[in-house]
Amino acid sequence: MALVDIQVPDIGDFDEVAVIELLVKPGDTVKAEQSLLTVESDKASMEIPSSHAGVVKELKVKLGDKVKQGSVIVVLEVAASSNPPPLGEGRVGAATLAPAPTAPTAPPPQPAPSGSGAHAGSTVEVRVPDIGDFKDVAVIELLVKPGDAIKLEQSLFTVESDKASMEIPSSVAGVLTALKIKVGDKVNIGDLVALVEVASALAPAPAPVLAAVAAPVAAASPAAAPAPASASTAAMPAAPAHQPGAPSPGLPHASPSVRKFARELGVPLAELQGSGPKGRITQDDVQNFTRAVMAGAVQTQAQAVNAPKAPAASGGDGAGLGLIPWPKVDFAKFGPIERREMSRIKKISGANLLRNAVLIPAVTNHDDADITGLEAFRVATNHDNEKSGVKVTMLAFLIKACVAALKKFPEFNSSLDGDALIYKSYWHIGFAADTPNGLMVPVIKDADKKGILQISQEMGELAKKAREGKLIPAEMSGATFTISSLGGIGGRYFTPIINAPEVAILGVGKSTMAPVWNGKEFEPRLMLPLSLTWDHRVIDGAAAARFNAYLGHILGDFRRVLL
Ligand code: CAO
Repeated sequence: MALVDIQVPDIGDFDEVAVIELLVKPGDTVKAEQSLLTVESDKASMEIPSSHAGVVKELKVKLGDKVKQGSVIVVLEVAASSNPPPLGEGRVGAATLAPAPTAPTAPPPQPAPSGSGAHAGSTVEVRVPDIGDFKDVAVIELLVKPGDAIKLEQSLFTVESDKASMEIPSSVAGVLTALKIKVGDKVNIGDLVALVEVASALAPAPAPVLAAVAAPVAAASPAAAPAPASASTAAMPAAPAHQPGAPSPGLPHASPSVRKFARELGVPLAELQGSGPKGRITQDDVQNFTRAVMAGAVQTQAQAVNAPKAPAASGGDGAGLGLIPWPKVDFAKFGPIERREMSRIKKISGANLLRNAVLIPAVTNHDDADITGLEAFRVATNHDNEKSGVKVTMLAFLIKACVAALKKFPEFNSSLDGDALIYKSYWHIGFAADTPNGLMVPVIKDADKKGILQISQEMGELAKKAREGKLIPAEMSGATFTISSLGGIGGRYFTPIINAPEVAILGVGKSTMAPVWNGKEFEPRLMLPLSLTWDHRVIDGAAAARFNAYLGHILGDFRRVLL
């Protein structure tokens, strides 16, 4: 047995970095290359691996300490046979004994991108810079979209390996004209990722910044790291808007290994409140969340992590679900089978739908709205607007009608926060879109300020992006109420699941002609089936019935929206 000082290896261009997470404790047995702690600079976080296998005898650092290359972080007791022999004494420095697996030397300065030095107005190709030893790293989040004005060094997208994540910055300033990657793509050094129309006469080479940001061990700014629930591929959950380059308190802050752990458990990181420094989400937080969900004790992560035992309107410490295990069946015994992995979106939305279905005491009210007049108006509007290329569907009218109803019944536009309600003075309406990869919920922002034609146009654009997998988090975030319309497909009533933290959702079926009694006789009227699901902790049955009746009233004569 020998004692080995494990030191911080070469971590590229970083000088002093803060220890933000300890991943081992004295007495732990660690494998060579196992991560010991996480350090963080303002742009990146990275896990520092052990160069030896052994048992942790002593931790030489604590949270908040600053370390740099050569700092001793852990004293490890190693078996002499399984590790390189000690140099002289029984205790050696280990920084150079084995290269840290995730820490190759800092990359050379990034070569100027093709076209850097181009004149204003010309298009420059932005490529993946030297990202060290990483190969085939997955794109997990797009941070910009075509049309965006990009600053030099602004983060364009996030990539992630199993040990680290990093934001890839733009090597030029200008306007992004095309993104050549999508979430889920695997990229390597030199791959074309974007086209940027340069803004300045000469686009400077970004070498120093790239060296720092793309230091091979570095993870992206954790504040920008997406959570399963809020990544650009997230479905039902609303993702917080991303401010590239600027840490935002609203975004999940976690190391790559914690994010991986959360992904494996299907935990939506965006809903956790980290207990670590600067709100960083730790492995314990993820475990606590899972336990709280299993016990039926959470509605929001804040309650699960910080006060899991304090009953609140939005949570309460349930007695546990006490469910029997999921049936395990060897289907092959009964006939031929094929196993196919579910899409990432399905996995993410599944976890969120399950939570929302289990934790929200939801009730659905079914109703019909007479849209005979409105449908005639819609058809006439489309006829008048034939040349504009914008098609108006019933959904656009429903969005506008719902805004009017939400204004009249503000608790439908609220969210639970512990024992309080947050009333929002903005009306952002999400709409469920069916895509080849699964359900997505783009959001029409400020629907109260937009007309039917503008809403129709935006809906068309967002639905197209959803189907092409091009939605960015900001386009799926911030909804205050959601509409799920199956009217274009068929069927009448259903029970949509509330998209937490919203408190209600409207399901819309296919309209049909039906005989309606007008007091004297049956009249053929076009009736639209509505299914309103609401959270009974926030909304009472009478309010829900009034909401539906008011909605029907408006759809019956849309001029009432103006009143
Ligand atoms: N009743 C009768 N017809 C309707 C209707 C309704 N309620 N709603 C739409 N239609 C008609 C439209 O007028 C259109 O008719 P034409 O082709 O003759 O013009 C046709 O159905 C198709 O409409 P659409 O689906 O293209 O447009 P939309 O605005 O109604 O919906 C979108 C857009 C993106 C919401 C839709 O395409 C979609 O993805 N729907 C599925 C949503 C979903 O999966 N919900 C379930 C979530 S829970 O798993």
